[in-house]
Amino acid sequence: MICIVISFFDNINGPRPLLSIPNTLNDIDLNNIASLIDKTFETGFFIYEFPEYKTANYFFEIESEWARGNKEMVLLTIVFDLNFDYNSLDLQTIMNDFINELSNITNLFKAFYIFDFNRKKDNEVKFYYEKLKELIIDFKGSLPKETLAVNQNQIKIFVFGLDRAGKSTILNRAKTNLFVKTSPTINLNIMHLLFGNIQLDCFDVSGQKRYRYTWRRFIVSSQYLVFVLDVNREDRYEEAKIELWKVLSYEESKGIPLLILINKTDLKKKIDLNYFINFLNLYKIKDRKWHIMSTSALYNQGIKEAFEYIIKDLLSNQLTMFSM
Ligand SMILES: Nc1nc2c(ncn2[C@@H]2O[C@H](COP(=O)(O)OP(=O)(O)OP(=O)(O)O)[C@@H](O)[C@H]2O)c(=O)[nH]1
Ligand SMILES: [Mg+2]
Repeated sequence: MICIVISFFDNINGPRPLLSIPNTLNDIDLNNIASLIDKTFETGFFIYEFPEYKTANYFFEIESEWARGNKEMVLLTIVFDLNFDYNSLDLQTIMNDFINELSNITNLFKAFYIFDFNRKKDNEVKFYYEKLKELIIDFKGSLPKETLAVNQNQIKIFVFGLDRAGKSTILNRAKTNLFVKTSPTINLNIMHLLFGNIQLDCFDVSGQKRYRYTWRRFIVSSQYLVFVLDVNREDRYEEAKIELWKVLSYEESKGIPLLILINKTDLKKKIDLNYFINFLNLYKIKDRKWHIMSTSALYNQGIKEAFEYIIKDLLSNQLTMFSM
């Protein structure tokens, strides 16, 4: 999949793209996609093929207090590579379900006024625009794997570590820039983070003992492993080390690079990363690249840097692959 585009019918300018996730197409392509609104008169699903890519579209309406006729006319488009075979998927149902979800959100129509000179300063307009963006990111992340077959912009990350290490808090911080109070994760939570054009699908597993046996099956096809350790729980260092090495020994994890995050640094005066390199026997890792960093999700330290590091590392690998 190349991207997902939302377009709408602007009363003054006609069909217009509102947002694209990720932002991979140029303005001409985006306008061409938006103009598909003119090709249809009825709400519903349709396929359209451009010379360079294919699109699956759903034209629908959203109740709106601000629009003429009290409705925004909206087009949801999934853009695929030309070699994508959509016959195997029930895209119509998938898109329809998502649109039903959108239609149930009161005031979502305000998102469509982000370009409106008179309204764009309205905080609610910004709020609903951001909300819509989040929903599209989540929708993209929830699409069946087949749709992602040739997507270099989507990266799966496996985040593990003991319970209460701070995995979910770190991911929430990275996603919203806020310190979010978490509940213990049950089984698995998938968090979609967007950095520029790159989407990270973070598989945030539960660290509780009774769920650890499930980790193995979530590792498959990950491109990065992130291990989180609570620096304040010295009594659990040994347990953490055992779990880390268990994952490193799995066939499924072979060769996948590892980032270790020593978290909750706000609770310690001094952090010596060398201590953890030695304690965790990191120098014994020979079958993959590894790196260690410290973070505080509470103070928002090191979080952005950690994800930037992962992306940079993966991109530099891609570049070396291309130049080979
Ligand atoms: N002081 C401090 N507390 C943190 C930090 N990160 C997380 N916490 C707290 O640690 C507790 C556990 O955080 P979670 O993110 O739920 O931990 P988790 O690793 O996802 O745990 P499970 O889902 O049970 O595996 C919560 O009370 C967080 O608020 C941090 O950087 N500093
Ligand atoms: Mg959690």
